[in-house]
Formats: sequence, structure tokens, C-alpha cells
Amino acid sequence: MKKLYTILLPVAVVFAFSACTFDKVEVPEEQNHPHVVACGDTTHLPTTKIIRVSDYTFSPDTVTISNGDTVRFVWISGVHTTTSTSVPNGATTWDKPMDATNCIYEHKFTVNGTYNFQCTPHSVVMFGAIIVQ
Ligand SMILES: [Cu+2]
Repeated sequence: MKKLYTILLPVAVVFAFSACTFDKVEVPEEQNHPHVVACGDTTHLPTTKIIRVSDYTFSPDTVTISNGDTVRFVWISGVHTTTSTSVPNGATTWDKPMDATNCIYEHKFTVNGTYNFQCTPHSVVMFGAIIVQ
């Protein structure tokens, strides 16, 4: 039994420190296909767009998405934030750190309009927009 612990403990430690990696789990296939698609069905299925956060850019810095879509900010390098600076009336604002321990932030957009965002410490060079239509 002691031998089992000797094996499992390092594994548990690795899992604990890799928690951030496990946040990157993809949306299961069935959630992207909630209904059977018939001929002529043009229903938009919710999708996720990726914005990479690095020194010192959001890439891409502007995305156009459909109502109900999600934007996933993915940390690449440095110490940043993703912070909304203006959102449409009735929409939710956000202000999240983006660093090695806060490596993923997902925001679902359910109000049409333009959302401007920035990295607060680097707002002169790091900013962008999400257009929901
Ligand atoms: Cu920054």
C-alpha cells in the first residue's frame, strides 16, 4: 500500500500544478451540435473564438461574433488583464487578470453591439474590440 502512495503522490502533485492546463478542456462535441441539422437549416450554432494574450498584443485584437457566441482569452506570456472599457447597454462588463495562474477567461456575449476592451497596465498598446451582431 505504501508503494502505491509513493507512486500516486507525485502524480497528484503534477495534477495540482497543472490545473491551469486542465482549464483548457474543449467544449464537448455534442454541445456544439445540440440538434440534428436538416437540409436548408442555417441556424447559427454557438461557437468560441480565441483571442491570444501576449507581450503586448491581443491577437486578433478585433473579432466579430454572433449573439450567443463565446470569446476565450488565452494567456500566452507576460502579466496582463482583459478589461472591458465600454459595453452596450444592459451587457455585462468584465475585468480579469491574464497571467500564468489565470490563463483562461471565457466570456459569453448575449447583447448585440460593440465591446471595447484593454489590458489595463498596457492600455496604450493593448486594446481591442468585440463586435456582436
Ligand atoms: Cu498587458
